[in-house]
Amino acid sequence: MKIHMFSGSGFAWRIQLACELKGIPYDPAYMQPTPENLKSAAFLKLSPRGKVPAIEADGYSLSESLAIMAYLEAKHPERPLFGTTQSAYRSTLHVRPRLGGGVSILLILGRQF
Ligand SMILES: N[C@@H](CCC(=O)N[C@@H](CS)C(=O)NCC(=O)O)C(=O)O
Repeated sequence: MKIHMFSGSGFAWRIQLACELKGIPYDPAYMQPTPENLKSAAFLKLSPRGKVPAIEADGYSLSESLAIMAYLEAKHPERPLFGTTQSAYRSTLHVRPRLGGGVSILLILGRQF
């Protein structure tokens, strides 16, 4: 799985850390965060809003970190990202949008360990 990202992106960290947590191998494809790269026709095909992260996996591309995390969760249910009960799932999703991408993954990890 390829993760398109740039250094310092908290939203991309979500995906990297989710992969680390679940033991999913990934290939980080770093780019410079310039408009030329992010809004290029090639990148907009992967990420229609021209933002990172975007992934390529199973012959498809996907953007938006929460959508990517949901995809990873469905494909690799072991070591769940959102908790194991309905209330844990709900409170994880409730709290996460109020926090930055980097901080929010710590919340997830805090649930696991
Ligand atoms: N809602 C998106 C937000 C992604 C986002 O804002 N990414 C930033 C980097 S942290 C970005 O690509 N910014 C470049 C730009 O807006 O031109 C997600 O969760 O993936």
